[in-house]
Amino acid sequence: MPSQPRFDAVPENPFVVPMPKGFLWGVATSAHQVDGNTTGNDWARFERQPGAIAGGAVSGPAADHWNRLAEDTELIRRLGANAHRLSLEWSRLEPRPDRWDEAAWDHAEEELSLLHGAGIEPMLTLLHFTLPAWLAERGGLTAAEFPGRFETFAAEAGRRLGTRVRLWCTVNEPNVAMLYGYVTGQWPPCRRDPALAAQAFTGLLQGHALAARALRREVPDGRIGAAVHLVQAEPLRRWWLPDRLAAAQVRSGFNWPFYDAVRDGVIRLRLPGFPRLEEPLAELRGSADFVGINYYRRNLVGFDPRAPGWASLHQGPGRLSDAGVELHPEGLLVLLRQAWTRYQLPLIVTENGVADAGGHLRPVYLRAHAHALACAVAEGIPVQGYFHWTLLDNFEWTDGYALRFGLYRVDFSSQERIPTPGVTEFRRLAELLRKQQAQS
Ligand code: IFM
Repeated sequence: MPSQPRFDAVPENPFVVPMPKGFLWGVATSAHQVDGNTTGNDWARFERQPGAIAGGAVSGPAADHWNRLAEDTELIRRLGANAHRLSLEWSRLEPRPDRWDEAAWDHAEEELSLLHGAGIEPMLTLLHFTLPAWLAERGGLTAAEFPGRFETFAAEAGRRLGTRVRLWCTVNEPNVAMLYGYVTGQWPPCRRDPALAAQAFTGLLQGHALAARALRREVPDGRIGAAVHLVQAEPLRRWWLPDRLAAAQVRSGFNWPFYDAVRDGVIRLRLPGFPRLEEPLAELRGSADFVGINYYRRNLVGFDPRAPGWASLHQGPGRLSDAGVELHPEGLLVLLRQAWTRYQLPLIVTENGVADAGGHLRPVYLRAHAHALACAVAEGIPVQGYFHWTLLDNFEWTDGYALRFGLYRVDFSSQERIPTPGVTEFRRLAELLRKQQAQS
């Protein structure tokens, strides 16, 4: 049985057991963060407000991926990746209510056929934080029309792109969208209102359920999931009951509510200071074929009645990323175990990455997290894929361009892509996987 993954003891070949057949080894991106000139969404408007984004940045041309599809697909191919998670930018495809932009759909088809041509399987996310500005103005996630609008968008995407896409991710990090958009108010629509937060959470789950139903109809062989952001929450002081309760609350209030609702067919929320939700929604049952896990961090959680959910987050003693986040690969294994026990659904790590401008932490980070995947597989947990965040340096939301998560560094004045040491390691791991799969 392999040991626990640790930064100070990562085997050169982290795939210490055979990984499942067809294991996905890819990179993830999102449209607003890389495409450039996605001006019709809520974020583009928000970014223009003074002080909204670090350094006064706006997404602007971002990594100009929109105009560099062939070049960037070639970068993915050279990584040895067999999969790529990307997102659709809703505001481009439906710039006005009920009006589809044919050229934007053609562009999505072009990107997908380039990926297929390079032997790379796409996973397509329908909603990665940004909303069309027209929908945001009408209430966004909390609008009564949101779930139905999202269903229509999903159906259109399935109908047009379903022959090219088997893997679908309805929403990205619904728990983060709710927290930052409606609890802390750092992200659009910048509200700090528990009642609205609960409404947004409900809207996201209803939207997911209806989108999944539409995709099932349009893409009968599709596999559907959502990507939730999971934090490995541990008590700051193990000996102090309030900290233990606060950590348990982060797990139950942040990590699990989305997929618990999918499992139970009931939208539930039980958080101090928030309205209690208990709403049956039959369509949620069976609306996911896999659990998408975005893993970045462990947090030590202290009881703090002034903090949202009465929990304040602290870093552990390990190495920190440029974002001040502790690197803790053990946490991925812990969360894979918990998600499998809870849902008994196949798991896909839909994001995992590190802000590392120097690029020297990334190789060991990759290896250690790959080892966590193999340790989980050794325990019989069906982990079916891993997507590294991210291909290229990008627009990192309110951090603007200050944090660099890319395997390829981007010089944002020339748009040159410069490989970091992570590229060599990602490719080496891809090759190890390829050989392993060829032997099995
Ligand atoms: O850049 C984000 C991504 O959009 C969602 N998950 C976390 C990433 C890194 O912060």
